[in-house]
Amino acid sequence: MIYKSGFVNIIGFPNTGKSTLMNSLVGERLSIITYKPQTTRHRILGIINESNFQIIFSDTPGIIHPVYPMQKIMMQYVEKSLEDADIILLITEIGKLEYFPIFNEIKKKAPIIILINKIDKIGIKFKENILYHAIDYWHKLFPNSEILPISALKKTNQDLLMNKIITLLSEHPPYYPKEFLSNRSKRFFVNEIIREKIFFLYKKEIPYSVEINTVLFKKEKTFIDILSCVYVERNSQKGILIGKRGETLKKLKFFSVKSIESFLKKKIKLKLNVKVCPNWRHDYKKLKFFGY
Ligand SMILES: Nc1nc2c(ncn2[C@@H]2O[C@H](COP(=O)(O)OP(=O)(O)OP(=O)(O)O)[C@@H](O)[C@H]2O)c(=O)[nH]1
Ligand SMILES: [Mg+2]
Repeated sequence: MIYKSGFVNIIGFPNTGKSTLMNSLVGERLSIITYKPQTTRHRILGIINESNFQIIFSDTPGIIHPVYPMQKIMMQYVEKSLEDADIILLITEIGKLEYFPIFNEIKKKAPIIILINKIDKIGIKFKENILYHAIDYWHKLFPNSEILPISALKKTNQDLLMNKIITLLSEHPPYYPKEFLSNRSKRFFVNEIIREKIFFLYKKEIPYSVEINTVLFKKEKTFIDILSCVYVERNSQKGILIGKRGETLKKLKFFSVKSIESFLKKKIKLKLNVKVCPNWRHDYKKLKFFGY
């Protein structure tokens, strides 16, 4: 029997559904998903194993013109994932016909499948017309690539996509042990889940100014004891995060505990410490401390 394995890297603009797609393909909630752009900040692997193949998906940050150091590092992750891809899934959103200079780079790398995502959003009446324009647009930019309309949310055409990926993969032994689901630690996922809740609970700049560092992750008999530090950039943001009489922080803890327990399938005790780390997004040393 032929065994296939390879790196399938998902790239695209912010908010197009990269993380939704990877989670759906892997069947686990590995990457956090929010309705706001620039949610994903790291490259996160999601691995699926079958008897005859192993696919290593990579979720990546959305492609942007980077301004400050954190965004510059985020774009390095995207560039790196162009380098080591066996297949690139370029995910776009229906109704958004965009162009970025990076497309010229992408063309030189690996086989590309263009995914037109969120097709569930358009009504039947307009579907054909909008799809026709989208396919025409992407075909002109990537004449040698396959184009597939999908809905990552509703799993539309997911089987077709998987078949295309498996066909394109080369014969290769597995890159990772079969029990590996991701390259990330449990602490990383705890950090990310808390960050996801922050996106939903706080407005404007707050979610973008926050970073989490889980400093304690200790397995006790009946629960896991977790201490996570929530870093903000300024003192004023600390006040917002905690809220009047600590009300907002309580909410953050409540929603985080629910999600972390469902991810770890274990009971947890969570303590959140809010700290200030001035301008961490602009400081390479601090970014390194946070795992960038
Ligand atoms: N209607 C619809 N919404 C979708 C679909 N896929 C993703 N979304 C929504 O689009 C938003 C962004 O999804 P994400 O998966 O976080 O997008 P992303 O590309 O990873 O975003 P960044 O990490 O910020 O670059 C969320 O609100 C998703 O629920 C889809 O197929 N249909
Ligand atoms: Mg994402």
